[in-house]
Amino acid sequence: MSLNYVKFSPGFEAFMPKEYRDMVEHGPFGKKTTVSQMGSFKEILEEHPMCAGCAMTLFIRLAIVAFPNPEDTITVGTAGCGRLAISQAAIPFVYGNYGDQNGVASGLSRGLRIRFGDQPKDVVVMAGDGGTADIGFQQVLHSWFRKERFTTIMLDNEVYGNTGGQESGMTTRGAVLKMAPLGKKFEKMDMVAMAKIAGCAYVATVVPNNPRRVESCIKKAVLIAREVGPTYIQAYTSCNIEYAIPTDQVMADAKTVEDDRYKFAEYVSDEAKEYLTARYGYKEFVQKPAAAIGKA
Ligand SMILES: Cc1ncc(C[n+]2csc(CCOP(=O)(O)OP(=O)(O)O)c2C)c(N)n1
Ligand code: SF4
Repeated sequence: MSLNYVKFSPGFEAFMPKEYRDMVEHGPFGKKTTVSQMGSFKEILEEHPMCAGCAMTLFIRLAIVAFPNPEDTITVGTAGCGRLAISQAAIPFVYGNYGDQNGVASGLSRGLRIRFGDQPKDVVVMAGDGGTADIGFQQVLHSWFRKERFTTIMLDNEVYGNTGGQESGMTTRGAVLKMAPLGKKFEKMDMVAMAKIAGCAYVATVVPNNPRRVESCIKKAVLIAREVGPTYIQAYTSCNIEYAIPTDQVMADAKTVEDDRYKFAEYVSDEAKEYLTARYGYKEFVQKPAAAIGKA
């Protein structure tokens, strides 16, 4: 994982498949690409077997475009719909048993630090709500308590999508699903509050219909995890199949849910604010002088 792994071995260029050559020549490796440039470069994730209209796929696509150094990034996933797309991306993907993604990422992140020292190698976990808040809950929480420096992204479609519609801890109370026909009896888990209590340095909730916002959250989360501490993003990524959302209504649903109960919120610890400002030139956390605040 470095720029070298996407370069051609001398003499092999002419024999490589066109897709591969396009990736080397027009991909985002070693360049600064943004979501607003999508369509003008070859993306790391282009083809996938997810359902048509799946919001999770859009979110994963945006997240991968937003990685600050894709050539130095490893994704970690687990059973669930998301891994079907993430595993098609042209960056390394580690897949373990269902729910062990944060344990795997802990070891990977530590090992990469020993092997590569100060050279940043980013580890990003992307897993469903079942994998994160139910089956992997203990490993997720303990990785945060141990202050493991990697990013955890929950692809929250509020259901076990890949296995046909069981309720998860993140399903909202009362929701009726194919395999929860009487309606869920308990509240949606507050993983955002738990992430803060467990010591995450950055926590955000986001929906995929604002690409620039997704990009901003992902970049901050990955950069902060390099040196400050664990970071957590919870993304509403509806399952149009299990919630019977018509494909042309998926983005409208995301907007409605965002306005109603999934508002954008961002928590950045003071240490993380100072780090982003000093190390990466972020201006948004710089205190404005009192006079300037008065004029605004
Ligand atoms: C140890 C183990 N138990 C159960 C399964 C079956 N399984 C595969 S995906 C899945 C549910 C995935 O739900 P979620 O994590 O919410 O992801 P989604 O598919 O909704 O994106 C289950 C139970 C498995 N693969 N491994
Ligand atoms: S089952 Fe749901 S979450 Fe899974 S790919 Fe289809 S729409 Fe997406």
